[in-house]
Amino acid sequence: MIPKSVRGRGVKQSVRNGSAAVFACLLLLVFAYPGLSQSQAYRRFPELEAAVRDLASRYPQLVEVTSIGKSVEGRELLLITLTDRQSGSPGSKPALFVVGNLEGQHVAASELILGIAQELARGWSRSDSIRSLLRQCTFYLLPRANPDGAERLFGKVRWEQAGNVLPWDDDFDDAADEDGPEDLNGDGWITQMRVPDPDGDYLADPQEPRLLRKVDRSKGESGQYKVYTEGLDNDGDGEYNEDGLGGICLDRNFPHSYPYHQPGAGRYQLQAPEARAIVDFLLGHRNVAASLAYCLHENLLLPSSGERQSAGTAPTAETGTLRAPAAARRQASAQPATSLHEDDLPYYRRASEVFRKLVGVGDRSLITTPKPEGAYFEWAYFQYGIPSFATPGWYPAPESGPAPKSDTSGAEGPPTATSLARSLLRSARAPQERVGESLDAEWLRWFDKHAGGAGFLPWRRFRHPQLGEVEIGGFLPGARVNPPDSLLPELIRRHARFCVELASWLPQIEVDSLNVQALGSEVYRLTLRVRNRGYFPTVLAHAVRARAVKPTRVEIETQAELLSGNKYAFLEPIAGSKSQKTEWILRGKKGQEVRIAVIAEKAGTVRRTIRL
Ligand SMILES: [Ca+2]
Ligand SMILES: [Ca+2]
Ligand SMILES: [Ca+2]
Ligand SMILES: [Ca+2]
Repeated sequence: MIPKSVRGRGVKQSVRNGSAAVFACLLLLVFAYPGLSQSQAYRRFPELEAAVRDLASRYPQLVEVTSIGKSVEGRELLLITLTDRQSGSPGSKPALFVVGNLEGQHVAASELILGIAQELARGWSRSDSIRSLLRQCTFYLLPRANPDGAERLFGKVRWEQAGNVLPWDDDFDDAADEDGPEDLNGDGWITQMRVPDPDGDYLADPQEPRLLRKVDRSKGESGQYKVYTEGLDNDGDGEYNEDGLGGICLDRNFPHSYPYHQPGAGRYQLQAPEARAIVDFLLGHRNVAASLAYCLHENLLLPSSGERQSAGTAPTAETGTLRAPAAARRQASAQPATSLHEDDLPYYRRASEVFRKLVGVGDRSLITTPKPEGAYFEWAYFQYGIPSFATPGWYPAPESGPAPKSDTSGAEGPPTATSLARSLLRSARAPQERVGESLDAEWLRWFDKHAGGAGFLPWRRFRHPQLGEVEIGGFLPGARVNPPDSLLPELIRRHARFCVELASWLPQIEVDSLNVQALGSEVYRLTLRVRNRGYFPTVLAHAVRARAVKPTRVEIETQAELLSGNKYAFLEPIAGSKSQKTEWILRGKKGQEVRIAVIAEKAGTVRRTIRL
């Protein structure tokens, strides 16, 4: 029987009235996942907000909490600004922007970022290097970009809400969000239903009966099940849960390589207020000099050797942006840039090496990532012009078999919790199943070995009012992107180390030398040498091409007469540890004051005064 409370109603009602997850909680007592009451580590929005504000009250000299905008449901997009204010205002220093939870169900991102902020604040009193880092640079940390989506993993009924909750008509029937899933068996989770049907496209995997795999009719196999998200056909259109809550997937809504008319992409770029708020913030904070996104994209597992990839092989196609410059040259000019500028590659390679070392990541991960179309981290590099990195944060390694491949003709896995998540998976994510080896099977092995089997809810029989006898079960929502919470503390420590390293790479200009040489007859030569003591350049090569970052400007202010050299001069980009010289010839009186300002958009501002 369907619980009366959810019979024939939509998701919103069942969220309020759904039954408790007694069975699931018993099963998962030891390994706590988001949404489980015993999980202390994963926070709902009010708890996250309390933790963020608590940090600000404990470290008022370092931490400020503001909001950069509101979600569709009115939750604040909380920004932690972290820097030593005594050494300068946050906006006057080069900054690292760290954003997470672009996909609603990816709540581990929020915990990682909050944890990084806490580590930095604590480190200020304990570590000389963190203290000096916080004098030089600013951290802007946005732990929960999609708070409305995230809440769906914590209610009485929980599911993966990848996108935001802006009403959206997924199936073009002129009704928005009219048929979301229901928690029919009352276990608190929206999982899957498998319905015995010889016309179905799935059969129980003979090697692992918990799993379903797609039928290969060319081998004479016949179907066993049709697979649906758990729920009813609320609007009687013959489809089950085809149009759930919302929405727009933020990480498909940014203005670069925007996937027009694709599921989750929205009607237009930055239609999602959450994505728009991020772009507005960054455009208004030109001091942001690098970005790290905790999201379901990835570009930090790049080959760390200098070997160029030839066009077409694209071993990192699954993981992001790096394609051979040769391939870039062949790209039709009408296509958006999708390859890193050749001169920017060394920074990405170095970041990859350091990331692998500090975070302890191998070559393979069970987390598959979609094609980066309309993705934030791509926009940050290609349009905003800064080094931009993306990571899911957690890299569960497969127990066996070859690395999951991205390009496979293998069968698509069964649908997931919401229609949005499902359509996103279908259109973008690597298929859950591939020829020969099943990614789902590897996940199951991982859960069995590392989480006592938690992460998968066994199939249980249920009498469905529209479909008859079905079974309900499948992967626990959120468990394939968020680690069991016992793993979080160590992950936070590792990622904090990486963030500290990355921030230490930000470009930082300083005056290497400023000299006056008397040439006689009240004529003087003024020589200025500006050095970038960071590792990243003052302007990336791509940012020059895209005109995304202003050139570094040198201004001279004096009553003396300028005989040569400009009042305003522009410097070429300065690579890390390198310097650049500027000269003026002046006619003036001995002792006359000359003021110099060097203003670098991403690398700070320095001012000096000297007398002739
Ligand atoms: Ca609809
Ligand atoms: Ca359920
Ligand atoms: Ca419909
Ligand atoms: Ca329907």
